[in-house]
Amino acid sequence: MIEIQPEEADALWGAISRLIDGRDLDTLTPDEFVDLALEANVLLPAELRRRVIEYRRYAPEGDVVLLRGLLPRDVAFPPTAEAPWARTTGAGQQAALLLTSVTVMLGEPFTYSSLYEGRIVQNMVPVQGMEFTQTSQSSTGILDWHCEDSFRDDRCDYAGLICLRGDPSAASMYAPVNAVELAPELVATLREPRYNVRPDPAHVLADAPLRRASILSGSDESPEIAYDTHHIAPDETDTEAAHALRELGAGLDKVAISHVMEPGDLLIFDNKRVVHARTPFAARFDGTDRWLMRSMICASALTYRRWGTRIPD
Ligand SMILES: O=C(O)CCC(=O)C(=O)O
Ligand SMILES: [Fe+2]
Repeated sequence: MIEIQPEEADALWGAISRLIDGRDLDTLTPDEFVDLALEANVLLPAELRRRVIEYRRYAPEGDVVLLRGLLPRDVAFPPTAEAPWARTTGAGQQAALLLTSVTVMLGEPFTYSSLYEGRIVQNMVPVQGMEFTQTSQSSTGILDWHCEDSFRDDRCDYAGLICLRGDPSAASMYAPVNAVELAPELVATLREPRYNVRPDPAHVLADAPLRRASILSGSDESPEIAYDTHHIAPDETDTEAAHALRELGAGLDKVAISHVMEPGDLLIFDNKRVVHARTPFAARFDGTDRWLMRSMICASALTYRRWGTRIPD
């Protein structure tokens, strides 16, 4: 955990506010927005910057890192955004820039054009009528174990979530794959490309690609994972692969770490090594609901250059 002091948070918020200087950040292109986040980055407390770089290099405390106390105590946010792609104003825009000023240290903030209208920072908010979907818009229903965008090879390396408004019932759940204990024959099965991966419904795609992939990859000491409870399945006849997948799900449950996000918390996780979920909560849809913002990061300069854009298709 990396904690900043209330005086530091106040000073940071003031400095970012002066940098914004009354501008409507929604008029910026995604590239201009990230350029401004780079300018804001140097305003962060030096120790926080050092620790985030240390996380990127060595992740000494594990593949999830929590930054606490980033927002001033008395900040007044507009009503909770009504959709992941909804535009916000004032302090809402400033929080998005603050989030990106941190995530920009890990690589290139990006998103996909098919996801939430291609917004570079997305609201993770409950949406009426979507209570039981397997997307961030759910609330009454659990958002089950998944990695962001497991259906893509070029899925984000990290995601950062900042909390503007919390909800005591909504716990963010994390399971580092290297902590999961599985019999070697199950691991061997999960390392074979015996699984079909579909996009999750947060994506709007004309013809949804079906990816054939393994669940686990990488070295034995440092395994990587692509997992999504509802969007990954083996062929119907492959009962061995189905069994391995069920055992993996049970293994994730066993090593789950739970954290209820509070305002000013910024949580970063390694999307190749950590699976995440969110517990159910009751939404009111009255502007006071839970509100997180998300920034996805491509840590590979090479991948980013290949895309040639911050919002690839
Ligand atoms: O709301 C959260 O805590 C996480 C949301 C999420 O994981 C997602 O939208 O993919
Ligand atoms: Fe997610």
